[in-house]
Amino acid sequence: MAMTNKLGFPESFLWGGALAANQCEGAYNEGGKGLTNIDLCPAGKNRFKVMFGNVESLKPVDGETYPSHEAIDFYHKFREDIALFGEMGFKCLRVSIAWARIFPNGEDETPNEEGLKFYDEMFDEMLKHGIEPVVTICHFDIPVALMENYGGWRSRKLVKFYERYTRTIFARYKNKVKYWMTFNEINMILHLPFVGGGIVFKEGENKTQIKYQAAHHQLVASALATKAAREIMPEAMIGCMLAAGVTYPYTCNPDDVQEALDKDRENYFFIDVQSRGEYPGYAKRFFRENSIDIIMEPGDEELLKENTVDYIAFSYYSSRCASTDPEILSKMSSGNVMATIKNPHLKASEWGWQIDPKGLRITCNTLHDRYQKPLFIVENGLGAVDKVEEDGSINDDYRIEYLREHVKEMKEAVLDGVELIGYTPWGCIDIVSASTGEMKKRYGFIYVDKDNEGNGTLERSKKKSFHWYKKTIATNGEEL
Ligand code: BGP
Repeated sequence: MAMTNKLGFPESFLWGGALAANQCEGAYNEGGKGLTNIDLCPAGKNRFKVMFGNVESLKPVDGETYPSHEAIDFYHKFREDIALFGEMGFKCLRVSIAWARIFPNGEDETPNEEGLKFYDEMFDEMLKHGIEPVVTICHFDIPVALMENYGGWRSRKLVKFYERYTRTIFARYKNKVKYWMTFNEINMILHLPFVGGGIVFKEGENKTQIKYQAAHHQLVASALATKAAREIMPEAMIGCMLAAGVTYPYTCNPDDVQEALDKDRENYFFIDVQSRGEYPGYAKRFFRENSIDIIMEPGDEELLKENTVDYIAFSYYSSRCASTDPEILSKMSSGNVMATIKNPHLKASEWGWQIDPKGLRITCNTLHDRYQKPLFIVENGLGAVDKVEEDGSINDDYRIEYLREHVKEMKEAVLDGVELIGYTPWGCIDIVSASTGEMKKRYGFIYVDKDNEGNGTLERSKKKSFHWYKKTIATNGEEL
């Protein structure tokens, strides 16, 4: 094979940005859309309670505000926003389809034409600007009707409904969308089962058993979607999607090293199944030793084996540390959902997410070594508070710094031999934060005038990072 002289990102590299329907679209009850789990996650102090599944009613509660209901109104403003992405030179845009726009109750007889038409128009708009759509099939939002009727992904029934949903959207968009991902951050079902699986626990239930059974249902559903995609659109690329981030042993004590490996394997488990096609030995051991009994149907194992993914997509925000020493374990950094021990070598964001560009290179290499498949970094970025100056400018040098250092390490990974398809920084326009529900935790290159209380004109304006990213894309990552 001829060696290429060109070092750095391939010419076809997909620079872009990433969004999720529930965090940007708003219009939560327009166009025939059904209610979803995320539409029940309020802003403010009760958010975490609900996200962890402590809910009394599957209806919005009076007196609470729900950030997903309006979000940044991308539903009505997507043309304006996509034009701005086009101006930055985006090669791709990662969005998600809201299941409840297509099947408002998740299992309706016929799909909702208004919902299908909405995404047709959105994809057409992207293609008009030379932007390749990259689509997450399920980014956390699960129709509430499926939670009411079946208890969310704890039920095997959802596999069939999801399969029908995927067959519907594949048939409809097969000429517009090539890159698909079956579930956003599939491992999140272990950490936030209400968000990742639409699961509400009853008193005294064995949560671990339920979570892993639900994970099995999603893994089977993901394999069925992959199978359907191969039938309906043989040229498509189907990916899994992992909330990644390497775990370092806090010390060189072998106990810490084993602990770090175990922690990472909690996450790799999902990708081992989706990419290698079978439950790994360490997972079987964990199930055995924790009396977890995964109920499989005949044919499940073959299905998983025969329908592995084409590429590995992942989000990367920070790294974590592991230890078995109780004293070290007391040094926790907040880190919201995935709390971790503070790493003395790293700084952290205002929300306690530890900033570790080199960890991205390590993560890329680890995933490449492990799966030998193309990788797609579909989320990365810095959530920060932005200040609008008197003249309207927003000088987000901290964001530029964060992204620059991560892109440098991506380049190192490419030099290491990692096959990288693309890079879509998270929240390329300011959107609702998933974990906090806030607007003030911003990631965008484009500012949206809206505050935590919901006030603002929703007007869009370019931040300093907009111009930086435009140049980064134009030079294919050579000028940072
Ligand atoms: C990931 C999710 C996104 C997103 C991001 C940033 O876990 O896939 O939906 O929001 O994290 O998190 P946050 O918005 O909480 O800062």
